[in-house]
Amino acid sequence: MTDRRRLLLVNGPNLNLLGTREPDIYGTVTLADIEKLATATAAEFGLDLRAVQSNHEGALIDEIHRARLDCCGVVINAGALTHTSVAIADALSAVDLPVAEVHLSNIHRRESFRHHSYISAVAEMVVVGAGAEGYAVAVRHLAQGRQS
Ligand code: CA2
Repeated sequence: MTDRRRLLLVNGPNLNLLGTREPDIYGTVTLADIEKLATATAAEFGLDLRAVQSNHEGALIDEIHRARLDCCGVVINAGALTHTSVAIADALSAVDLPVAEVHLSNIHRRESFRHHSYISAVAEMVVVGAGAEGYAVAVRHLAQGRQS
């Protein structure tokens, strides 16, 4: 088991706009609220957390690659790239770290194009439809796996 003490939290396209529109689907929570919750949850386990968000696929891939050097797990909500990006799934697979996938909404109750996730095949666990709390669940899962 790695002795690294940092998780990477990745949020993808448009998630920087959380709290400003579509509260019926995504709630009123902001990205800053989510990052604060994830950071506090990681701290309960003595872990640091690096939070990144980008609207650009390549920038997300660069951050995932960087995690190879100093992180022990990745929590990711890739936004709409979840349903399209083989490249992000490949990056997660390449860094060989435990991955927890999060979606604020229950993607399986929404349009059919949201039902498939390329990330799920490389994730240890997936949380959907739990809102912001899903990020805390994902952080806890990775932190507890690190201890065992
Ligand atoms: O439910 C999730 O967390 C999603 O990953 C959110 C993505 C969506 O494309 C996925 O299918 C499910 C979209 C994030 C868009 O965020 C917005 C924030 C504020 C206003 C509009 C969109």
